[in-house]
Amino acid sequence: MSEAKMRVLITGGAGFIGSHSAEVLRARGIELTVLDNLSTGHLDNLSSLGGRFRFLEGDVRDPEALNSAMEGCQAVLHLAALVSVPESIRSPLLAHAINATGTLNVLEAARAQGIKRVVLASSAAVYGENQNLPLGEGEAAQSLSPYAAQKYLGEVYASIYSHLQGMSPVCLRYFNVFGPRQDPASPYSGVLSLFIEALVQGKKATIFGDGGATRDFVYVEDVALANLLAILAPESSEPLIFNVGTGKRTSILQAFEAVREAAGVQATPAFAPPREGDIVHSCADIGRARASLGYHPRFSFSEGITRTVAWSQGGNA
Ligand code: UD2
Repeated sequence: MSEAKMRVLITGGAGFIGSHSAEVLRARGIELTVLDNLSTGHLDNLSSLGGRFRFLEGDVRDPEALNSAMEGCQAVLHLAALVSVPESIRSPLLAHAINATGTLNVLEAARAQGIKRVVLASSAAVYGENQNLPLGEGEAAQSLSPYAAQKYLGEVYASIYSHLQGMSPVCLRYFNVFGPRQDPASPYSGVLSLFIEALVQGKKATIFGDGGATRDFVYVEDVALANLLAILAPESSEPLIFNVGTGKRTSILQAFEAVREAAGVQATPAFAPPREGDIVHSCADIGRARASLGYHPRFSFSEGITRTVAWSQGGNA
């Protein structure tokens, strides 16, 4: 699909990944419509766009809001979600309404408007405890939480809309995304935003377990780039599923050291027992995204950390 004169709807566009994606798309001359209920997103996150987008305050549980938001759009980037695993366990029906029914609402509104390309935010959570690393997209899904089940269901619906409705959805399985604007306020925030917040404020960061667990941390601007590539990818009769990570593993202890160094502080972590339900290792095989989308992560882990710490210390995002 050509980006010239293109308009894309970003659901959740005022959030962490959404606002970075909006910047990347806008820089390519793509017109934007943002639908966000501002429950966790903030319009401030979009301040660098200087108002050059259409904004609708609304919710993916509301089909009418989706219909009007999609007017004039040729593609949808669907990021709006209730992203917390623990919250999905506490409130499975609410999480289902937002994550599963909300995604079905998006696909249905796109079908009604003749929009073929819908990019869905999925998650590495769909792999559950599968430890066949690096994880390829063909690996078995293993949903261990309502959140994972809802993200997986979104992929299943994408496949159904591809086969029955001739749509061309793309599902992106994000690994551990980090970067500026990730909100450290919740105790369930990503480990890097918690470490950065703690060290920048002179507080103690806690490592659960011995710090040997590893994750595939991917910088948010690389995720935004993957979103752009997925929007522009040629139509396919098969639903497309791609991992979005880096293919590299970083231990939690290494992550702590990197944050400590970037923040320029002397600090030691506190250690606490491993968190119940945590997987030990996670890492993406990004070969398929490289080959089919031309996705090549541009930011090393340490570069991403430097930028995120600078933002947390009051710099620009
Ligand atoms: C991420 C997602 C989760 C789900 C899962 C799928 C986040 C916040 N969570 O969980 O929603 O998609 O991936 O696999 O993106 N840790 C510490 N100290 C802290 C916080 C965490 O040591 O203060 C450890 C934690 O025990 C784990 C690692 O850091 O070993 C990563 O934790 P996380 O919550 O950032 O992410 P993860 O991969 O467990």
